[in-house]
Amino acid sequence: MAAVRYELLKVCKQSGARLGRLHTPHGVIDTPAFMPVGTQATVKTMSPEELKQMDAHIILSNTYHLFLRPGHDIVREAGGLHRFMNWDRPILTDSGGFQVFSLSELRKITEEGVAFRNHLNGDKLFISPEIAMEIQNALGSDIMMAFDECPPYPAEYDYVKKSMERTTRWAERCLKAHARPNDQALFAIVQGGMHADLRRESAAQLTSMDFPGYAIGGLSVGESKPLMYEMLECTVPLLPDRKPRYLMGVGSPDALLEGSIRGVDMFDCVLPTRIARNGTVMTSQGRLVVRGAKLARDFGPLDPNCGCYTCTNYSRAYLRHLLKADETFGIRLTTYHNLHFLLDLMRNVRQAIAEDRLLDFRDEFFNRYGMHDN
Ligand code: PRF
Ligand code: ZN
Repeated sequence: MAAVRYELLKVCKQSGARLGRLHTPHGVIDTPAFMPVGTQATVKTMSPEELKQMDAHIILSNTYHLFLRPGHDIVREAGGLHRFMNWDRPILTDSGGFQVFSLSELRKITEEGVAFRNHLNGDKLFISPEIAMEIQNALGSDIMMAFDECPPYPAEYDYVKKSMERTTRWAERCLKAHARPNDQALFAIVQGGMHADLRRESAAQLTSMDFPGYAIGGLSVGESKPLMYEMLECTVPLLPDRKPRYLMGVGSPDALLEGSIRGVDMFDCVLPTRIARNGTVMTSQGRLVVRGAKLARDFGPLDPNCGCYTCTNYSRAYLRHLLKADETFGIRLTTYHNLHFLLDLMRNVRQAIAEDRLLDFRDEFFNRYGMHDN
């Protein structure tokens, strides 16, 4: 039995976007979907009940962080990540193949794996494809990610090619080492930098191995948005249409829309939760910096078009006061609103696909929100 099953419900006649359902051992995910990020086995400042209230179907967590602290043996002993953090809906875990490159120092990549220093205490550590599988099997996530290398941008063609080929060999090793294929799905990650031919080669190699889902990695690493969309356009059509596609680390409203239009089914990003903690919210009129002096006597909601808990009950003036006074309730409320905003955007995207009008919806959204966002 396969751990997940992707059900393609329909394709938008106007845009080509896909409406689907991903069935997992912990429930169904309506797609296209945005996944809030819970790096340390918690979506910062949000309780599982609040995440359910805003109707998050799935969250993402990180192999790298949970391996360093508290250690996957402790999470296994707790009964797995779902029990440990009291979240009974689906969880996807990233493999560590990206975080080890962005967070740790003195890392050394060999064919065997990556040696690095724990960024918390300096200890020498090592992650290989087999170890990444062992950790994710212990965490018990519904969807696990293959151990990959995300090359920096820009990078030499020859380096990106060698790195992409190694990522393919690592994916093969992950498939062999995966101990729980019946209740945990392992997704492969397409790499290849900003080179269309390498992306196509990566997709061809990985799809010949029959994974239950495919991610597009190595994007949103500093390239322009048009270049990212170009890379999506040359990668996505090579992926099997009966399996889910996941664009890693992308979550600005414009990229969620443009990615959905290009056939992506899943997204994750720290953007909504991270900017919420420095007092920036996304609204139907664009981004708003809540600390701004203009809001001192603004007793309206963050977004008049939002029905979330924050917008129903609190004013811009009050939120500005909480943030300026460094009250943690302030960042809980902005986090709640931003996550609700993106989950609501994806509900509207799915509705627009159902009604064959996603391009019209995108244009209407951009007219109000503004085109430029990260
Ligand atoms: N690989 C993995 N995780 C990721 C990425 C990747 O390339 C990205 C790229 N934006 C985000 N998260 N394993
Ligand atoms: Zn709101």
